[in-house]
Amino acid sequence: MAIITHIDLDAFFASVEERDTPALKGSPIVVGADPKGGEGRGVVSTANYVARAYGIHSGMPISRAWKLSEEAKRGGKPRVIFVTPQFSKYEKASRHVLEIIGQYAGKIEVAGIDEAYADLSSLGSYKKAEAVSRKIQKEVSTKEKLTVSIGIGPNKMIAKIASGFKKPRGLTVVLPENVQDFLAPLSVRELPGVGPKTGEVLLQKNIKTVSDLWKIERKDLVRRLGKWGNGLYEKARGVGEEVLSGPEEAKSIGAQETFDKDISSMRTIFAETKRIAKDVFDRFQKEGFASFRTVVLTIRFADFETKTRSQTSRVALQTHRDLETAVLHLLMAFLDSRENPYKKAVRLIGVRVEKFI
Ligand code: TTP
Ligand code: MG
Repeated sequence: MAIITHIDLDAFFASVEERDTPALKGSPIVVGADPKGGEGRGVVSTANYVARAYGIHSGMPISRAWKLSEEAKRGGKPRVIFVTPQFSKYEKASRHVLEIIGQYAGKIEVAGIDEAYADLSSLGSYKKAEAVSRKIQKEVSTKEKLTVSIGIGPNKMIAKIASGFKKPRGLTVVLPENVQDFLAPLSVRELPGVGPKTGEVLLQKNIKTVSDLWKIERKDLVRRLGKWGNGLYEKARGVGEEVLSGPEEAKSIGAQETFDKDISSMRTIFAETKRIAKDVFDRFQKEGFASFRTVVLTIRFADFETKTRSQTSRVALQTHRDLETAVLHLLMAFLDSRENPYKKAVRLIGVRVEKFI
């Protein structure tokens, strides 16, 4: 019997900032791009829970967060404190938390800078897994002065949904016999892979919750959604991965930048892409990895249309040159007249490497 936990730090970047600058405690905090008095063009990385009560969330334009802050101020509430991200601090905190988890779990899979899965199957019971999870929460809190939410379940998907079920500082246990009851009332959007698009398709058939989804036959889902309908059918019934993948396949390092002004000159687009790739390569190297196999390039055009292309190499890529070549190759495709027929200017460029060794 598999017992998988998913551990996710609460309001991660903001919590680190709050911890390191006690004067921020209790204030609404947004970590992200410079708001420039409402003219800033980047996005919110994250907001602490006080700022979330203002309606601010990850990925929101920073200018919108600024407006919400000003509105709150007019309503007599404190203004948001905007903080520039300091990734090295988050990477360090992330490492420390992983070390703590590693002491308790045989196998862990790092799923992002603030989340990891741990396999606690060898403990043999959910009771013991729960006790260990509480220890992890306590140790992260005393040693790292951060809080985590944890979900425990029979596979990765259930564990991940469970960790987000009660936040912050939540601990949610979903026993195998309770999986269906747990999923039934949840929004279909909680299922991994159901984004705004699929959500909209389902809503048109009046499917809002997972139990609504149970009423649709497998072949109908496949007809509506293609191959992905099959996966969705299984997910709605609680089926997920029970085995963690090796850490070398799970990690990724990336950087993206929204420019102060949209850029349209080829030369600038190339130069900026190279600069971001260099930044990613430096971090990749600093973290002590030897090679990567996947390179991902994201371009957001001035009208917010966003395109992502990736390339996975069969051989290991190792050098700065390897990354630059791969990234520029991907970039060429974007600038192709079929991909960008109206020669739209570029608002954001992102570069990511994955599949490390
Ligand atoms: P999340 O775990 O999605 O968010 P969170 O930890 O801030 O909040 P929660 O309590 O809901 O878990 O992401 C982890 C960190 O990754 C987050 O602190 C900042 C960063 N991040 C971004 O930079 N941009 C994004 O769009 C998201 C979603 C996260
Ligand atoms: Mg988090």
